[in-house]
Amino acid sequence: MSDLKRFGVSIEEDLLRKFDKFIKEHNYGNRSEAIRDMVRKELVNEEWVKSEEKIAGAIVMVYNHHKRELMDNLIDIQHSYQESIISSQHIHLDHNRCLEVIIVKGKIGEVYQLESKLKAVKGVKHASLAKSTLGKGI
Ligand code: NI
Repeated sequence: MSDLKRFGVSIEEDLLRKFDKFIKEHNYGNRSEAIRDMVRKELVNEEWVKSEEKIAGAIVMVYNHHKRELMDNLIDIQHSYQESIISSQHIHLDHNRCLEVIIVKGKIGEVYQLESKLKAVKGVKHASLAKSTLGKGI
């Protein structure tokens, strides 16, 4: 391992409390260990985003369809990524909430971009990409 360096971090009390709870639940020995792991994870993600490789997978999301302009935004985003989207299914969970599953196939970077754009739409409570493979190399 290369030399360890120290640096200071400023963080809101509330966020730190949540972080400490997370550390405990995930059995990290201390905050530094958890932060190092998170940084590595983000760096790996960054590599994926730049990759030209193709994947297949599904984006699952839950949103409140009453939120203003939400449906328009989601549809606009999906139209700009129609080359990566194979199909989608919409399920009405209850009066307010919807579950949508978007089946994707395409360049990893594009699929990630699609996921992060959908996630950022106001009213989207959760969006997560389940990564699979086209299966050619396995
Ligand atoms: Ni619905």
